[in-house]
Amino acid sequence: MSNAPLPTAILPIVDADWLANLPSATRQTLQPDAVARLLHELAIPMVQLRAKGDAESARPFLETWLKALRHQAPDTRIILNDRLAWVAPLQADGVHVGQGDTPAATCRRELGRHRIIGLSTHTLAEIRQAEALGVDYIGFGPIFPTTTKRDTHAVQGVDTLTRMVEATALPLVAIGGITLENLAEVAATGAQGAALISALWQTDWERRLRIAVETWRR
Ligand code: 3NM
Repeated sequence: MSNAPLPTAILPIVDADWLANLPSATRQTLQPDAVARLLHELAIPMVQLRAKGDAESARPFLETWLKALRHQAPDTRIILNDRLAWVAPLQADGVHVGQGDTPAATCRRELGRHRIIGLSTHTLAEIRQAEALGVDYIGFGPIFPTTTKRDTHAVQGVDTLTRMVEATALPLVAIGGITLENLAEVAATGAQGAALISALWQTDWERRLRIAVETWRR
């Protein structure tokens, strides 16, 4: 599966903490089946499920979203943030790890060649390590200021993003503070993808997803 090249696209991240902190009226519109149907309609190739909290609440969250996505968006690949141990039992397509999470080499050993491994990077040295580790794609960020993740590195900016895209052959997914307004600027760097949390999951999430996809394709 990981042998198929990843198409260039936006990468929606369904984040349990972000959803939990939405006003309940908004959260109720974010039904997994409805979201998954729109991801399918928009031909979103890959989505990440992120549940950083305790295992007892993370597991049902991930199971619910996986089930909806498998039924409604069968062509969308599903990556779990961290949670290496659940990738095979939940039949996810891969795992995304940060520098402090399970080492990418361990992920590859456990998951084999046919599942996708993504690794967060923040410097050229980390990108070079990622290349040596044989991951399938890298995250790079934060490109802009973000409040969604608290312990982020310094803001990288679009010029640094452009240099990193040019410096590596690995598919690079930009992340951090990406909005509908700055998305075109990110696309223009030649990045393989752009990951979004807060810019998508708001009351008008359907409109936001459509605009993000259109902006990226333009
Ligand atoms: N990782 P938003 S920034 C999960 O820089 C995450 O590695 C980052 O959320 C990194 O799209 C980030 O709302 C948060 O800014 C992205």
